[in-house]
Amino acid sequence: MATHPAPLVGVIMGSQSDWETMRHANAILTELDIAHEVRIVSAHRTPDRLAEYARTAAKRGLCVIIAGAGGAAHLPGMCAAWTRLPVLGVPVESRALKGMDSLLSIVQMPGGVPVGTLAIGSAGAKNAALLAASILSLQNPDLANRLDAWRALQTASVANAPTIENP
Ligand code: RP5
Repeated sequence: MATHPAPLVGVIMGSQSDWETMRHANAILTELDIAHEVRIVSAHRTPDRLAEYARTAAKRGLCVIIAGAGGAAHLPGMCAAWTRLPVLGVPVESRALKGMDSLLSIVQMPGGVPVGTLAIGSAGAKNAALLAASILSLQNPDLANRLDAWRALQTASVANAPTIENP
């Protein structure tokens, strides 16, 4: 039976509805072959699950937590309150306020409890995974090479001039 490596990155989100955004973090972590786990953990609906998850994360071998939430997005901040691991917060675009509520909830942490806040939506989720890869690369030369290759491919994929359909 194949054994899975212990996860280094935990991707958590407040609701199933956040998956549409957070799947972009999952995709990058998979592409870079970074062992990770994905869980629904809500600061409001499952507060005990959050406390348990964050308090045991470092002991379980996680190195970085990516936390996505929308609206009154307390998940990344409360997670950071329970763990010394770096927590990267992804503001999910909310229906009512387009994610400005999520962004401000996540970014405005009090001094002493940091959350690294990314952009609203899928770009933020993608960049959270790339930032997690950068952090892990400091101690992992193989991953550093994979990340360099990923970045080189991205650079090579950018055209010199735009395609113009109706010149
Ligand atoms: C937050 O409330 C979640 O992170 C989600 O973005 C938002 C809405 O959740 P649902 O009502 O769609 O479950 O806790």
